[in-house]
Amino acid sequence: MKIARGQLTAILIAVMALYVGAEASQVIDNFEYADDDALQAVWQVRDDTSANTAINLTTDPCYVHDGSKALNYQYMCGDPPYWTEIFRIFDANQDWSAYNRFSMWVKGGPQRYIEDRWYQNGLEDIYLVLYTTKPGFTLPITHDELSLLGKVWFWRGTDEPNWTLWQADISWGFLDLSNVRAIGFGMQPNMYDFEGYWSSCYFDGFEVTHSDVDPSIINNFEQYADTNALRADVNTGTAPGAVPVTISLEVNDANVHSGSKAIMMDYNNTFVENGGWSRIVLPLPNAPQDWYDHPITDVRPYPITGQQYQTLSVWFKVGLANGYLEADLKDLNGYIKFTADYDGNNVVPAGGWTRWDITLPHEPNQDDPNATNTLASVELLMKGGAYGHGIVYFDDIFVERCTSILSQTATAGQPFTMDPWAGDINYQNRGDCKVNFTDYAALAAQWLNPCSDAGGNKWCKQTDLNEDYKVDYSDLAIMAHNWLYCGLYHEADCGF
Ligand SMILES: [Ca+2]
Ligand SMILES: [Ca+2]
Ligand SMILES: [Ca+2]
Ligand SMILES: [Ca+2]
Repeated sequence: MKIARGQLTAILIAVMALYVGAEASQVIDNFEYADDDALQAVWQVRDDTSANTAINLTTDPCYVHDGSKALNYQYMCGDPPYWTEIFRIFDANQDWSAYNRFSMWVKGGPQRYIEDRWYQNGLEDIYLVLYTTKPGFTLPITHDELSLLGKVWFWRGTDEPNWTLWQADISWGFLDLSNVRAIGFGMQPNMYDFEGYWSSCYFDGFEVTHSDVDPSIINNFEQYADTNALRADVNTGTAPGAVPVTISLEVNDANVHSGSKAIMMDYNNTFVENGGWSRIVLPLPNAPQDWYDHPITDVRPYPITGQQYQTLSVWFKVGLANGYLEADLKDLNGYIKFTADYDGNNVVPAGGWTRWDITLPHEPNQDDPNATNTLASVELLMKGGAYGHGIVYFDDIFVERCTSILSQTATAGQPFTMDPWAGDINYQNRGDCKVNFTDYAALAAQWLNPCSDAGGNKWCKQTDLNEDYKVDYSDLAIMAHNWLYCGLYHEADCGF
């Protein structure tokens, strides 16, 4: 009997361990409220004086991601204060310290025909904020009783036509996640808005999760148990009649850029008459993805907002040189949307690990009849050269962009400041998306100088952060608020 009880205990422990292991995510809100009143009793509009925000539930299956309901967030950022936010205060402190991602599913509302033309929704930035209870309060009820936690994350996706997953990395920049009392999210204009016209955006499936993968990573090969698992996910291709390309999971440290795994591509482009190329196909997570920064136009097809990734980066190492490297972006239908060559038609020499930063297009090809929001894979090709046998390793393929560095002068109950770059003086063709000693040195070089609002001395080379015609402690204070902030998407690029 004792033995049986012991076995039962062992089984229970095993089951509990499984349960804990499966608890890598926690649903925060999936908007399955009974009705709009129930929703609005939980989610409050932060600025209730501007009448620029309205929320209700939708049951339209096109606009529901999970369950039977989703949030319809209607907003108008075209007039002061130019931002809108809703927030939810939890009944008790939430301990999210085991999680590092906040996930939201987002889908833009339908385009509307107003007067004589089609209007898209506004191109706002969605932002996410976490709050804790302000000191001195125990049961916060209003926004004034909340205190902002660390960082504000921005994401551009208010007009995505497909359900799109936004995963904000809450492990970096946010302060103590053990006492989260409220979450807020809202909209700020990105570059354009339709003054006086409302936009709508749908939200569903809010979760906190734990993931070991940086959301900027397309593939770092750490997730594959072995070569078979790699081959089940990564496809290959060659010119007709060519020797097939072979891929395998590489675990030799010398051939791994980061982590403990990389991919080895062993190819033989012997068949010159067939073009002599070999490729590997890396699927994009949560495809289709939209990477473009779409232009403003009222010509069909109507523009939509993309993720504005600035670069696609590929780490590679050539073991046996015999070809040149090309990267392609392909859509769901297999059409090439973008292509880039590394160093032209030159054989990439054997050598150490090299980072290739590929500048991405800001606009889709207007002649392209296919939708531009359906990217499905990154493909890496070895071609040409001496048309012979080669070996190349790839690791850490990721996208990068600079997201806003919001001024931390934002306080609960007050509107956010509208200078998202405060302190990153070398931003905009000069900037690096970080606030560090480079910026401090630039400010120090202009210390106490008088500034003008035009000409060569405009705002003292951007160091007059509050634009009051002088560089002094006020500007230093703004920089100090953002000290060591990094707005880069790829965490490894945030080393100071
Ligand atoms: Ca739902
Ligand atoms: Ca790796
Ligand atoms: Ca900087
Ligand atoms: Ca100033």
